[in-house]
Amino acid sequence: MAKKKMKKILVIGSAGQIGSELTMALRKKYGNDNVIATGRKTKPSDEILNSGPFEYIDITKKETVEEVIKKYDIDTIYNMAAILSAVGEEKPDLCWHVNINGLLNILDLSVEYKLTRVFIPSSIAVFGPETPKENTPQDTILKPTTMYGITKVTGELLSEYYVRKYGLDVRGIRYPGIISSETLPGGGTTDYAVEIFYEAIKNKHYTCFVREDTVLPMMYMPDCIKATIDLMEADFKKLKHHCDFNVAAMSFSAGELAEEIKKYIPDFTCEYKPDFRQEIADSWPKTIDDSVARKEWGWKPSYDLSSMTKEMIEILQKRYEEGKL
Ligand code: AKB
Repeated sequence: MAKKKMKKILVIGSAGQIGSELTMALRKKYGNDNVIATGRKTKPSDEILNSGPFEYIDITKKETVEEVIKKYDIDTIYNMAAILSAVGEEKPDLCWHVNINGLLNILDLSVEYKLTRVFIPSSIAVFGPETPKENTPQDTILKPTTMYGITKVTGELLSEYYVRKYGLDVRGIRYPGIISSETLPGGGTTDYAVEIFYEAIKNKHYTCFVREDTVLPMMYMPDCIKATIDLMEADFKKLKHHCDFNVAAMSFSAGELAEEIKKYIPDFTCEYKPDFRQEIADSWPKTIDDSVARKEWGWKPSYDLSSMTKEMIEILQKRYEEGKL
């Protein structure tokens, strides 16, 4: 009997906040040699380098991606490379180039090499000031005011076009702010919700760049990884949506997060000095309706504000005591 061919997975952006943990989760699930990690410039963690294949690629240079697809006979891509919202406002051209021209390269190569499945990351940044802020529906007004948001709406529409026109199986999630203890996020508006933990443990003080009453949707990394892999494993026939799923886990204000951290570090203090990222945060929803994701592929989060905070503090405190933070 012919041996079943193993899935070969390409993770683009393995040095990034989500990509680093996603690479390791996929290696655990599908085998180290079947998950090819990639980065553009930044070297990924030793854990990634030592546990399986790694290649340097740049999604804006199509030939660098094509080479790796051919070399490893790739059949699935997780494209986690992106310029996030805050950097996107400082460098709008770069944001469009990476998030859209890069994405087009991935979609075109996926059609050309007949890949079986592609994951694209979208974001709550697809919403804008005119979108309902509470319990934001799946299908609603998409008129973002940031370049990042504009690239995310365009990316959703482009990917959906490839599903319809070429029969390519593309799937994607509108990520909220992601909180994690392994790799720091870079260049996003929700970064304060991660930085606050590191500063609370190291310095017992944090200067937050959004107002105390700023409420945004957030998710802890284990739920983010679960959502990503669960969506990619869902039965395509059951999906009415493909590239734009709302997913929710928790929503809290910056002040509520600081209060939760104080339960573990009583002398922690937080001050608030809003900068240009406040306007971005104010244009995004406060809470998300994810009933479509729950219905179409069984999404259900495990962590809330209190269980996430407890685990973040435990992990980072231990690392601090070992002199590794
Ligand atoms: C950002 O803040 O830009 C990202 C996002 C919500 O997509 N974390």
